[in-house]
Amino acid sequence: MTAINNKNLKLAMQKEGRLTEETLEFLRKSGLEFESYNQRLFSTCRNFPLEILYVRDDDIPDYVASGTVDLGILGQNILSEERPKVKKLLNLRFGFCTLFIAVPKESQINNLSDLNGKTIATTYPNSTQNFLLKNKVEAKIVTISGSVEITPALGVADAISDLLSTGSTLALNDLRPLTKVYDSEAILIANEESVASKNKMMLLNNLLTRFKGVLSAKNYKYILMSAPEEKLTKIKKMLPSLIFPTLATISKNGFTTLQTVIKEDVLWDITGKLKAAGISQIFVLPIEKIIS
Ligand code: PRT
Ligand code: ZN
Repeated sequence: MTAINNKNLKLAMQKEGRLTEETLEFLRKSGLEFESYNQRLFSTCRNFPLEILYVRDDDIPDYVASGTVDLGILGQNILSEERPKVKKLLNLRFGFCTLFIAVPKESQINNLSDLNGKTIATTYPNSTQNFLLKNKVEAKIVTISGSVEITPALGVADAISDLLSTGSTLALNDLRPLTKVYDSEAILIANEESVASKNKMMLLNNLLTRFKGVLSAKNYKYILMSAPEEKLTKIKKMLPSLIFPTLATISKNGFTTLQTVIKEDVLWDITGKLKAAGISQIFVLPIEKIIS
């Protein structure tokens, strides 16, 4: 194992948990090459001056705020809860979840004001308290470090405030969602001095270009289709290409090949119209990166 090189940029990510796999995948898609095995403490990238430190997600805000590392990848929920002095740089489009207040299915609590005077168990006391204050609700908050979902059954709380992704945990514990506190996803944060540092700026910008390239590509698809010539103008108008002009290449037997890059959700919106205009097959290809 090589020692950490202090001239390199440093990024902290979750060692083992819900964000680990997708963070590693995201970094690799950004073209970073590094080894990663279970007992690792840190990795050094082979092709970029970056060290990756593997830590508990709760420690990432402090490491970034104190400058131990320049960058961190963690859930927005932790940032909202702890409010460390760091700069948020990017939303990373994975690790989606929602902080919800939930109550037992048979509970008499049916709206926010019913929470007045009640007890809410949570691992997110600050986020929950801010939400209650904004909504002028006065409830008692009990901070729990884990398994919040069992507290109503134990008689410890009337409601819980917890993260939810599939909703299975709520269902398994006979709970129902009452109200959303906020949505969350994985984000990239930076140390405030690192972003302002001339020495680090070039490396940081290079890394950000890579990250943004992967994120743009995730939303866009490269599409190819064969269009009947008499419908060409109409079909081209249906293709709202935002970042790449629609290219029409040599026609054959009355058909012209069209290629373009469009947002995937737009593609699903216009598929029916394209079919109606005589397109029989649409080839949809993934894009690895869009560098701009
Ligand atoms: O060991 P370490 O401290 O690093 O990890 P951890 O156990 O504190 O965190 P971990 O791995 O559970 O979560 C890391 C991050 O993943 C969180 O900070 C969120 O940003 C994100 N995330 C996404 C989630 C969920 N989805 C999620 N569903 N974090 C937690 N949950 C839990 C939730 O608390 C509840 O217990 O999953 C349960 C509900 O899930 P569903 O699918 O049943 O609704
Ligand atoms: Zn944690």
